[in-house]
Amino acid sequence: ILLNCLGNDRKEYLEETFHVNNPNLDGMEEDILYHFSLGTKTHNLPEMFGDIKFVCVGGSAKRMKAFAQFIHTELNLPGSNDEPKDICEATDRYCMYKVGPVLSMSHGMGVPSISIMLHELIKLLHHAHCRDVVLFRLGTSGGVGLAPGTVVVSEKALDYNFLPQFEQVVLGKVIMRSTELDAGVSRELLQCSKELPNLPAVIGNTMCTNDFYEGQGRLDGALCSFSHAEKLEYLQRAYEAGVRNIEMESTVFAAMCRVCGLKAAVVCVTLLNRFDGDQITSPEDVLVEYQQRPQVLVAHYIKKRLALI
Ligand code: R2B
Ligand code: URA
Repeated sequence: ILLNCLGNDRKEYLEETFHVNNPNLDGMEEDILYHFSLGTKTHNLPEMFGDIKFVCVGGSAKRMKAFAQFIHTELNLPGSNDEPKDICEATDRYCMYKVGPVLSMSHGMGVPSISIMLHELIKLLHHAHCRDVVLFRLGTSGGVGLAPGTVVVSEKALDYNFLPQFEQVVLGKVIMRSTELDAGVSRELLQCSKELPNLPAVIGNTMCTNDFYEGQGRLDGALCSFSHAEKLEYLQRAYEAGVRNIEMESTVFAAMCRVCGLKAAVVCVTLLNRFDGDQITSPEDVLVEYQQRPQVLVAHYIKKRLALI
């Protein structure tokens, strides 16, 4: 399949197999993954990471450590999961835990943060000669017309105009990349949700923004340049475009995985219904349980794929 790069005369090709999309990498004697504190000369990446099949990423370092501990128990792996080792402990930009065939990593908040992390993660998978890897973003989001606590498995990641594209500025020009996600993985995840108690889930579009406040139509930021009625009108248009939740990383995640031929899914729980308000008012214990839902769902998927259930 040919993916058109608007505004750029180079073309990117999607193939079935995973590949980095940069011929310059072949000519490099060493590749330093600066934000991970890893490198091709200092670390044996194939030995450290060659068996990875599932990569789970999420914004918060604490949550991705908890996921590493959870998946260790779920996969019945030997050894203790009390203090998993942070492979990126030499830097505090991101955290990284490896649990059998699963990599659990944090990506911080917003497109620039996850984008840096994805460049280095995809190169890591390439240098480690990984094959048949599926990536998941496990996140939080604001719901659009859904009860809080609903998990949204993204069909497409949409931009602020409800279009399935990611704009990247390269050498001063805008390049558009498609943000479609793997339909097969999404369908399987929805099926998994039906096999689990207390896991309300839907497939819907996810809108990605560059800001939590004005960028998501919130009235409660330090700045607000629109009325309550204008906010509701925007959310209504989003709903009509199939948007069921709003977060801040899905478009670049979908686009970069797609260009590199990596299967990817976005699984985010909604913390509130944005038609009802802007502030996140649920008690801490409720929010913690909500945030476990994407983890429980993806762990179930991984166990099924590994034929453990
Ligand atoms: C969801 O939650 C964060 C903002 O609170 C952001 O990283 C996102 O996508
Ligand atoms: N994360 C977001 O980006 N928006 C929300 O409303 C909640 C979590």
